[in-house]
Amino acid sequence: MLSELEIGKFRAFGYVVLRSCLSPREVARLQAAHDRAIARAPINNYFGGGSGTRTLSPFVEADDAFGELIEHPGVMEAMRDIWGTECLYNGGSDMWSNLDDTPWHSDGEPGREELTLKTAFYLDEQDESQGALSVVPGSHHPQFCAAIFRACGYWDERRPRLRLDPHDIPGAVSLHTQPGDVVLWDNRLWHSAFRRSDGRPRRTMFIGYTPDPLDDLLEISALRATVGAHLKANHPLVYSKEMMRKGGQAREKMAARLEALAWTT
Ligand SMILES: O=C(O)CCC(=O)C(=O)O
Repeated sequence: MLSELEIGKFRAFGYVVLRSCLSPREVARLQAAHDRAIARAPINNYFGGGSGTRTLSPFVEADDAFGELIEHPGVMEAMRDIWGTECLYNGGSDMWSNLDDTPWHSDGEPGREELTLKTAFYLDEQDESQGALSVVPGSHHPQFCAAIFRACGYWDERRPRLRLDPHDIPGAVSLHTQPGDVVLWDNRLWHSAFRRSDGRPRRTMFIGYTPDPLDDLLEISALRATVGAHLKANHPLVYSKEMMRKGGQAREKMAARLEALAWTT
């Protein structure tokens, strides 16, 4: 359970590190599954190309170990502590073997009001010189997020970026994590992650959530738009039939709630 202070920090600063949220056994299973799945994943030139970065998106269907992350009890509990309501998997999931620098960016249009959350699972220890996630605390607040972009930003093919020295961003903090820690953050935060100095790939996995919009019609519309943006012709369902067959009660409940919201007018 998160403390009152951790919940307050999340609301003020936009992130929390759930230390040792996964057991060593869960980590070992995920590392093996990641190695198997990423070997078959395509090269992704998202950051410029040539480095050999690979991505699989969505990835949660590729192995039962990944599917189980969606409703991991430790993650679900932390989100419930923060929002006082259940959070729903919104269909966004991506897995990387990343050999590139991930430049400073905020996910989506800077200044957007809609809230989405991301969980990050890092399969190796990461610190400032070895690929750690960096964030500008508090930059998830829409006005702060937009102010940073207005003052120091530019569009790179509609992706928001910063013109500043990436290693000297005012107020940035680097999040030192061990395998088993989970970083939960508000996607609107300005964040970056640089390649490891030891030359190894950053083995990473990200899953997207939205707090249950309850009966707020505007938030229901926003959730539908988020889910819709993650579906593709070759991936038409948030949960495949196979995932539903294998999932337990928690998955059943989240999927049923998402389906009910799809039909709310
Ligand atoms: O690779 C990382 O740690 C950061 C990932 C990221 O920037 C994102 O998911 O938007």
